[in-house]
Amino acid sequence: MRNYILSFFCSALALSASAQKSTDTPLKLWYERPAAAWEEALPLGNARTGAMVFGGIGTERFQLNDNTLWSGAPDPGNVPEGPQILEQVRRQLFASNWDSATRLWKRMHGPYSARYLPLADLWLKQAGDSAATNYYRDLDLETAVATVRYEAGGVRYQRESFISYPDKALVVRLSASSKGALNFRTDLTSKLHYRVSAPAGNYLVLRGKAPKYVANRDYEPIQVGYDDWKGEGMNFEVHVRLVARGGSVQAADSGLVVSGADEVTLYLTEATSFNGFNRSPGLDGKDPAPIARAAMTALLSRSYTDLRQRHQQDYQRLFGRVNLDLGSDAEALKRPTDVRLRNFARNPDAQLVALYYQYGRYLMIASSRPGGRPTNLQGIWNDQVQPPWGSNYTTNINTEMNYWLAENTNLSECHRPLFDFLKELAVNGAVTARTNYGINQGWVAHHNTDLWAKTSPPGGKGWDDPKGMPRWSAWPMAGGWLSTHLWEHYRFTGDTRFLRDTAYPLMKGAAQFLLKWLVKDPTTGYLVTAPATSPENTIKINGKEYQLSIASTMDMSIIRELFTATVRATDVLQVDAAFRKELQAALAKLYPFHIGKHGQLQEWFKDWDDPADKHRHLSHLFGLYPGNQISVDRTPELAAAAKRSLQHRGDVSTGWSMAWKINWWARLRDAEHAYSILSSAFTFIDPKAKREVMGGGGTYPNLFDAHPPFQIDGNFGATAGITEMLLQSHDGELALLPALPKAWQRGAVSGIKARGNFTVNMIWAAGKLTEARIFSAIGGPCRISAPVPIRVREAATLKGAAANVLQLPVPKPPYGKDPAASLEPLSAPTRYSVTIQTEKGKTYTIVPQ
Ligand code: FUC
Repeated sequence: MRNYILSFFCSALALSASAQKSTDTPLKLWYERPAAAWEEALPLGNARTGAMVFGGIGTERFQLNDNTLWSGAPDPGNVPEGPQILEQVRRQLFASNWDSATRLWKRMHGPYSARYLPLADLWLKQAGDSAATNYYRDLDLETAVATVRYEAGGVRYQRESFISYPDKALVVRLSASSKGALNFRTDLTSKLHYRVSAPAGNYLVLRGKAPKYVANRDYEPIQVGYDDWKGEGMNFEVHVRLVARGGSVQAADSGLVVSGADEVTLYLTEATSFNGFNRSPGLDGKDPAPIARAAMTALLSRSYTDLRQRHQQDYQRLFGRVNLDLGSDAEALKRPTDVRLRNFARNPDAQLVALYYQYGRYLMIASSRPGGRPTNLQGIWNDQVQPPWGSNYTTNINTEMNYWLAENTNLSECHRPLFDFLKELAVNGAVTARTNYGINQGWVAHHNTDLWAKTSPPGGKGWDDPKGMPRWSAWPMAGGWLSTHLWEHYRFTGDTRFLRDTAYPLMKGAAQFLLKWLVKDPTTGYLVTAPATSPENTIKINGKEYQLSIASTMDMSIIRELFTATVRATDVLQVDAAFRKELQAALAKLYPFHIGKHGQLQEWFKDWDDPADKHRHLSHLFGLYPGNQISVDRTPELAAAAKRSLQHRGDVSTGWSMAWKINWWARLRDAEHAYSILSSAFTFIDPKAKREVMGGGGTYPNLFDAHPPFQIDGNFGATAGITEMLLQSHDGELALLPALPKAWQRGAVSGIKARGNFTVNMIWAAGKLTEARIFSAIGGPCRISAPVPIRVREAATLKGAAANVLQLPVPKPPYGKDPAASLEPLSAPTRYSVTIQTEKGKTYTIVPQ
C-alpha cells in the first residue's frame, strides 16, 4: 500500500497524461454471475454509442443506445398570447393571489420534452449447454474493456468488448480454449419499429424507425405513435459484421450463424438520421446507412489489437489523469463488487469509494465527448421506450449535476457537449423569450429540454394536463444556471479565447433575458422574479399549499451568480461597459437573502419555511453550492443559516438530492456529515425490487446510482462531492483537504484540478496533510490553505497578491434577518494559508511547517 501511494504520487507528479497502472488495487467492477437485470449489466460507451453488457452464458445481450435517438421532431411549443398571460399572472401575484396566478400560468405550457429511446439489442445465442463453471465478468476502468469468462463442456470461453471513440464502433472478441468451439447465432432486434436483413453472409443490417410521439402521461390516448417509414420520426441503422477464424459464418433467417469457429471478432457500427436540433429527423434527416457503413469500412484496415490499442490510448489519456487512493482492505478486494456493496454498512471499505469515484469519471468519458450531445438523465444508457421522466434533460438540477465533476476531476473537454448544446438553446430560447414573454433580448430555457433544444415551458400544450405543474414549469432559469457552467470552465482553464468566443456571448444572452425578466416589487422596491418557484417544492401556509409566488431564493441566487460572473467576464475581456453598468445596478437592487425565524436560509419571498419540510429539492442553497455566494469564511451567518436548512431537511432523500448534500456539507467543511451521506449512497438497491420513483437513494449492483430508479446524476454528483471534500477552489484560494473525514486517515490523490488551472496532488497520513504538489498551467498568484500550518518548499511567498482567475473577488451578498432569528455565525476549524506567485509550467511543493 505504502509503495503504491509513493509510486503513484511520484509518477503522477510528472503530471503527464499517461495512465498510472495500479497493481494491488485494480479498478474493476467484477461479478460471479451474469446480469439478471439491466442494473446489473455493465455500461460501455463512446459518448455516441452505448451498450449494456449482460455477460450471459447461453445468451449474451448487448443492449444498445445512440445518444441522438430521441422521439419526435423539433416542436417549439411557444405561446403567442404569452405576453398577455404573463401580465395577468403578475397582476395576480402582486395581489398575493397565488392560486389564480398558478391557474393562469398553465396557459403558458408548451409540450413535454421528447423521450430518449433505446436503439437495439444485439444477441449472441450459443448452441448447447448453458451451465457453466468458473464464471467471471468485469468492467476494467483502467482500459474501458468488459470481459466475460466461463467454462462449459470442458471449454473455456472468453468475450472481450469495448466501444471505441476514435473508431466509432463496438468491438467484441470471442475466443475459446478448444479449436472449433464457437457455435452461436447473432441477431439484432429493437423495441422500436425495425427490419433486419443480411446483405452478405457475414453482415447484418437493422433498419429502424423511431416513434414521432411518445406520451409523457399514462392517461394520454396515444402512448407511442408512429408515422410510416417515410414519415416523421428518427431513422436509424445498426450494422454488424462477423469475422471468424476457422469454421464458418452464414446468414440464416435474418441472423448470422457461426459454426465451428476458433475465434470471432464482431464489429458493430450505427447511425441515426439526426440532422441538427432544428430539422425533422424523418422528413429532413441524414441517411444513416452510409454513415454506419463508412464507419464499418474504416475498421477493415485495422486488426483487433490495433483497434483495442487505439481505444485504450484514447481512453487512458483522459482517465489516467487522476488517481485516488483512500486505502484498501485486502479481504474486501477478494469479493465481487455487488457483495462489497451489500457489506458496505458493516465494512465501509474505502477502495469501494475510490472505485465509485473513478466510475463516475469513467461514466463521464463514456457518455460525454467533444462533438457529441450532453448526457441525459441516464447518461446515454436506457432500455425503455417510455423511460422515467423520458430520460430527458431536466435542468432544474439534474443536467447541471451531471457536469459538476467535469472540471475538478480533470475531464474539462467532456464538458464541451454541454456548451455546444447551450448554443442551440440560445437560438430556440431567443424565440421563446420573444414569443412567450415579449422580451427581445437574450434567451431563456425552462425546466426540461431534449435533443430538439426545446426551450418553452413543459406541462402539456393544448390540453389541460392535471399533472402539468407550474411549481416546475414556471421556471425560466435554466439558461441562467447552465450559463454559469461556461464561466466555471473559464475559471478552471483560464482560457480567455473560450471566454470571448463561446462563453461570454451565451452568458450575456442569458443575462440580457433575466435583466428584462426582473420586475420591481411595488411593496419592497427590490427587483424580483414573478412568477417564481423554488423548483418543485410548494409553499405551505396555514395548511394550504401554493405553487407560485415571487422572488424565490433560488431565482435570486441564480441571477446574482450569473450577473456577477458576467460582470467579471466584461472585466477580463474589457468589453461592454454600458451593459456591465446595467448589471451592476441590477445586482445592487436584487431581493436579498433572508435568515428566517427558525434560523434557516429562507427559501421563499416571505418566511413561509416549514422546518418539517423534507422535500428533496433544497434549491435555496444554490448560493452555497454550486454557487459561490455563501461561504464559511466570507458569510459565516449565511453559512450557519444554510446549515440549519440542511438540518431541517434531513439527509435521506433521492440519489441526486443526497449527492447535492455531500457537496453542501463539504462546502460547510463538515467532513463527517459529508461522509455520512456519502456512505449511505452505498446502500445496496436490488433492481428486482419495485422500481420506486421517489426516494431513498442507494446504488445498484452495477454501481449505477438509484434515485430510485436509475439516474446518473447521483453518480456524477457524488464524484464531484468526493473531490469537493479533498480540494476546493471557489473562494479565492486553493483549500487543501477542507473536509477530510476520519474514515480516510491516510491516502493520496493526484491530478485533480482547481480554478486558476492548477493541478493538485496530495498525500496525507493520520488525517493530516503530508505533502501537496501544485502544478501551475498558466501561472499567477495562488493562495493555498490547509488545516495545518504550511510552507512552500522552493518558492518565495507573496505578500498582497494580485487577483487572478482563482482569486477573482466575490462580493458579499447583502441579507436581511427575521427579528426572531437566532443563530451563531458558523465557525469552522482554523486554516492556515500561504500565497505564492506561480510561474507557468512549474510545480510547487507544499509541506507542513
Ligand atoms: C426532477 C426531480 C425528480 C427527478 C426528475 C428527473 O423532477 O425532482 O426527483 O430527478 O427531475
